[in-house]
Amino acid sequence: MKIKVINPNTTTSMTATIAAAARAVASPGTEIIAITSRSGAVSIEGHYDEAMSIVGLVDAINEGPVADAHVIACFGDPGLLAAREIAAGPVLGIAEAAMHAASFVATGFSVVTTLERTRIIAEHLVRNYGMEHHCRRVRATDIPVLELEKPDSNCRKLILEECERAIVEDGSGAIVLGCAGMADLNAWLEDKLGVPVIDGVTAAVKFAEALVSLGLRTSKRGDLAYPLHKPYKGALSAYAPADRNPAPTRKLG
Ligand code: 2AL
Repeated sequence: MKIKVINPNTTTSMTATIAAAARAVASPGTEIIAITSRSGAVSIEGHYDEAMSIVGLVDAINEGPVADAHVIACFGDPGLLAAREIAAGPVLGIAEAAMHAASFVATGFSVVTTLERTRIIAEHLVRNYGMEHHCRRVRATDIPVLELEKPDSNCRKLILEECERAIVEDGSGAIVLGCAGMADLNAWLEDKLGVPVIDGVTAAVKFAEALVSLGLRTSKRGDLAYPLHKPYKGALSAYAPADRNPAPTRKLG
């Protein structure tokens, strides 16, 4: 099967980290197609960056080889439901995937993310995903996303210390890494901490494989049906949805 793993920020070195993590866990029959968004912010660290990333995400889904499933490799899961509307197969966000994985292996987890403002966004996600019973706390490290790309930064130390505080102070049994740029850290952290450390890129790839193997596709009934056909104006006129929804063949109920 083919899984497109899309980095919705425009930093290719981060895509390389994400692709390596994805390929390390992919099954032998799985091809990982790693894509860097061609428009938008170099790092996604707020609501505006997220909103602006969605056009590049849509391009990455629509262009190039058709994939059986898509992974949105940014912890804010930007454009997740819009992506589910336009894709036929499953679409997984790394935050949603990581939180679900953590809930399977611990009764409580903490998220360790980058900036304070993205900590607040991750708290919104916890509530949106109904994870309040599982997530004990979301913690920021005050690391800007692109610092994670610098080999000589002290990011590893800061993240390790925050994870240690999460285990001791929150009583958490697992850690969720709150940025795709941390996809190369989970094995190292797990070794130091002795608890499960979940990177959403790898969790999402394995969930995507499982869903495709089960023959599950995104429901096209209700709000995840293909977008309604209508004109779009201005700079987004090329994004006007085509007429893709089949006419109903049988009325239910
Ligand atoms: C992210 C991420 O995963 N990639 C990015 O550019 N921003 N999210 C985050 N919470 O830092």
